[in-house]
Amino acid sequence: MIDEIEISRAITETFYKEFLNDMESEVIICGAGPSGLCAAYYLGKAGIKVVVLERSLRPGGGLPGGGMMFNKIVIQEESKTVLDELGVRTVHYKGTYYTASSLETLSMLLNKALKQGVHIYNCMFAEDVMIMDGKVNGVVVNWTAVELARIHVDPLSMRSEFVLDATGHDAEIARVVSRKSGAALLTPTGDVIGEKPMWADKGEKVLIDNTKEAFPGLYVTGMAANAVFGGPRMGPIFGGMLLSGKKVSNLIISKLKKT
Ligand code: 48H
Repeated sequence: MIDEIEISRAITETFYKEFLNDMESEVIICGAGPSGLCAAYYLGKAGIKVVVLERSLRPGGGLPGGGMMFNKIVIQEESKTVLDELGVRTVHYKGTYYTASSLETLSMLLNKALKQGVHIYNCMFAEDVMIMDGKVNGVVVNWTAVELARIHVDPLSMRSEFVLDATGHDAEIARVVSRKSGAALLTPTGDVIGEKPMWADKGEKVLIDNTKEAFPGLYVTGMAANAVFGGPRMGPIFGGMLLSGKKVSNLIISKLKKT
């Protein structure tokens, strides 16, 4: 016989066991768009304890929408290796351009990250950070439903060695650090410089360089990296997002090995 209360207990107990254990991790990734999920996959593959917070009900950020809701993405030769590793089918278009299904890319990113042991909390967002002795060492979290309802509910906190801002164009985590830390970001101006207008070639190139530590304990990836360090947007070419996620995972892995 199926018992409603057993079902409710199973969900509650399983969720809270995991959540309690995830209150402390090595890396918290804010945002489950392509760059955040790609970083999560590579960090998980390296055996690192990773928690992903995603404000939306469904992970993926701008990925499933492709370009203007045409659900295809374009990637370049260099980033095809990431899709090959994930098992995403690509179709050669012309020259160095390949296309892929944005939905297949999302489903494989999610599948591979989860299978590496990454825990993703959807409907939960980082509203603030914890900074101690000049270093970001965690985030302050709340339910998206609380934000949507505009009700006053105090948040909880989650600690980690490193926080990764993968929140896309808004670079929410870096902005909150800049606003509240009283210290300068590791950018030329000391502040969030802001995203520049569309220039796909330059945007993709500078993104890799912009993928780095933006404040002690805080790394940036994807569109957040170009927003923080002042790179152009690049439209629906997603190769840079994947390479940025891969690069930041390597930076964090080598930093964790040193600590
Ligand atoms: C938890 C949060 C919070 C928060 C936001 O926008 P994304 O897809 O980010 P990227 O950088 O991985 O990919 C960018 C790409 O999708 C894109 O927009 C491109 C290439 N644009 C180019 C152009 O020219 O327009 O995903 C960010 C995710 C979203 O799912 C948000 O819901 C989530 O982060 N998020 N999650 N806590 N505070 N803020």
